[in-house]
Amino acid sequence: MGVVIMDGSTVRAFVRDEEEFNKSVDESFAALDLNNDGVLSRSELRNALESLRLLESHFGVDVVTPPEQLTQLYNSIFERFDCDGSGTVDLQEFRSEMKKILLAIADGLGSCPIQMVLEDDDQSFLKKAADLEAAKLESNNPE
Ligand SMILES: [Ca+2]
Repeated sequence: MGVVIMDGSTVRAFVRDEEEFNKSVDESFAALDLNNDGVLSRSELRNALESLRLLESHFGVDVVTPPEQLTQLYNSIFERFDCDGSGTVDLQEFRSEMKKILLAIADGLGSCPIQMVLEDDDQSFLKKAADLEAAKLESNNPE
């Protein structure tokens, strides 16, 4: 477990690093595509959102959302991802939506750094953004 400090620029740098970003997004897409058919179904995306706990907690504070409201929320998120209305989310749709979400988080953070406590095995995008920044700082100051 470690504490990282990040602000909007940490997240933006991660999104701009296309190679690193696509690699991370592709990895999560593959992990979410439970039946390996190359697209995410409504329930696969819902599993993903539930595992991210984005909706159930705000900055570590648990909030209780009524189930019917959650379903509505998950449906509207699915429809945002599914740009062409095909009923499934493909890799391109997933990449472009994750990019928008992370940039929105970056805007939300702005230049006001927050402290985040991350588990070592945390595979979240924010953890990857922090790791990437740390790796770059290290290669700039090699000691
Ligand atoms: Ca699938």
